[in-house]
Amino acid sequence: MAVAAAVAKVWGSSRGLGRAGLPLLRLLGACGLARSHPHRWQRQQHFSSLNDKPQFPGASAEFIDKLEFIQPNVISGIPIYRVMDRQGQIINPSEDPHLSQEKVLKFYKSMTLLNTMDRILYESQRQGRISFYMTNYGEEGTHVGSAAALDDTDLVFGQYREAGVLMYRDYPLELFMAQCYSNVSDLGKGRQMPVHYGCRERHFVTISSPLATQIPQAVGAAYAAKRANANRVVICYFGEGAASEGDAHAGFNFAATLECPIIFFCRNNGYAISTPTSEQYRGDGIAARGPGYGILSIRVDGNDVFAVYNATKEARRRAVAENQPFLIEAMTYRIGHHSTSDDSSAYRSVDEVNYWDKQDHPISRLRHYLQSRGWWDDEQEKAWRKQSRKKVMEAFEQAERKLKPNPNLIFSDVYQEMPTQLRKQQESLARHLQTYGEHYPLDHFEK
Ligand SMILES: Cc1ncc(C[n+]2csc(CCOP(=O)(O)OP(=O)(O)O)c2C)c(N)n1
Ligand SMILES: [Mg+2]
Repeated sequence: MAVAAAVAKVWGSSRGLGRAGLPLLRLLGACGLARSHPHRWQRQQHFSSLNDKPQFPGASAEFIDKLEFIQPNVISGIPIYRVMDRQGQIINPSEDPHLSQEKVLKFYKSMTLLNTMDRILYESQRQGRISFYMTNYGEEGTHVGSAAALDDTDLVFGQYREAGVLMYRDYPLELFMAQCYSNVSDLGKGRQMPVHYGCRERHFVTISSPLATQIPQAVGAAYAAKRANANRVVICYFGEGAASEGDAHAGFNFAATLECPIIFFCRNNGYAISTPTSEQYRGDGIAARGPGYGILSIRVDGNDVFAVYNATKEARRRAVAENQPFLIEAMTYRIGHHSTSDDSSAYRSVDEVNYWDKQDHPISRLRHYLQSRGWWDDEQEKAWRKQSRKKVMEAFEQAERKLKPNPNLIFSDVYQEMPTQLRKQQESLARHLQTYGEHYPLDHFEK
């Protein structure tokens, strides 16, 4: 299959590391994994004093007699897999995923609805109606292309800028709004900052703010899925900035050594708040790290929803069939400010942002594709814009009218039995509100 061939061009252990990674995996297997993988014991090395080959358990390599450092760019210029050009034309017909009109329209509607929701919620924050917001502008293709390639029950661990994954899973606008407004309908009972969505029904693990903590957690979940023979993959999203955290290393290495069915999906959007990628790393991005861990890796054009779809679909198929991790680095661009607490004009030019907004945008690329097929026209665009805005506004107005959850709920759901310290704080809050309640807008909260 053509897609398979493209993804087979990945930079994995067998190509990047040569045979060097295998004995390391064997060693780690012998140190603790051997019980679950008894066959590894059988791959014993053959020792012979007559043999001048290296016998070190940590590497499988040849001796050399010339002093030579390995160049850091031994893996550099990793190519970017794409299916569509910037005008929405399929470049190589054998890579066309041949998706139905209905499916591609779902891509387009999810991406544009996300865009509309972002606009309304961003404005809400500017008007002081919600405390905080993060937009997804420019990265819609990475969310929708990957979400569409998964099964609905595959478990998602997100960072915070992947609302499109939930949108593709038909998470209702009312619940997005309820979370951002921390109202009584919020599944998290108002205990998280806006955009920290979570939904058990949609297999989307609640977002947590500390960067990269989701990475080792996701690997644990994937290991559990493997042990349960669940036929399920875990996908773990993170930004290229989060990939600099120690937790990313721990997660990658555990996933490789424990052979877990996980897709590490890195959104490389050029920035970690104000720090550009040029100041974040010296290697070739995040995909170049995969071979170091023995992980099959690929770099894709994240603004090409079909490229993201193909790569994720193939990674999913193989992760489940072969019990091994995959790393996808989706190159994209964060068009919005980092969050409502940021003003990106302080560290990047308007020209730079305009380029991505006007000339290389995932939504306009998909629209070109749809129009060239006769699946979408200006009339439909106009009607959909109106309809989607109406949907978002209705959900927004409904969310604003609802009460906030009872403040007492901040103490529940963490411990099965509330510890004394927490109970004391709860009592203290009750006393405080009894005495000074008139200074708080308690009528906005559920009793
Ligand atoms: C452990 C930790 N350190 C710092 C922060 C502050 N912080 C929040 S987002 C962010 C940048 C992350 O950039 P990236 O992973 O590239 O994601 P992006 O925002 O670009 O989507 C930082 C430094 C944090 N939340 N957690
Ligand atoms: Mg980033």
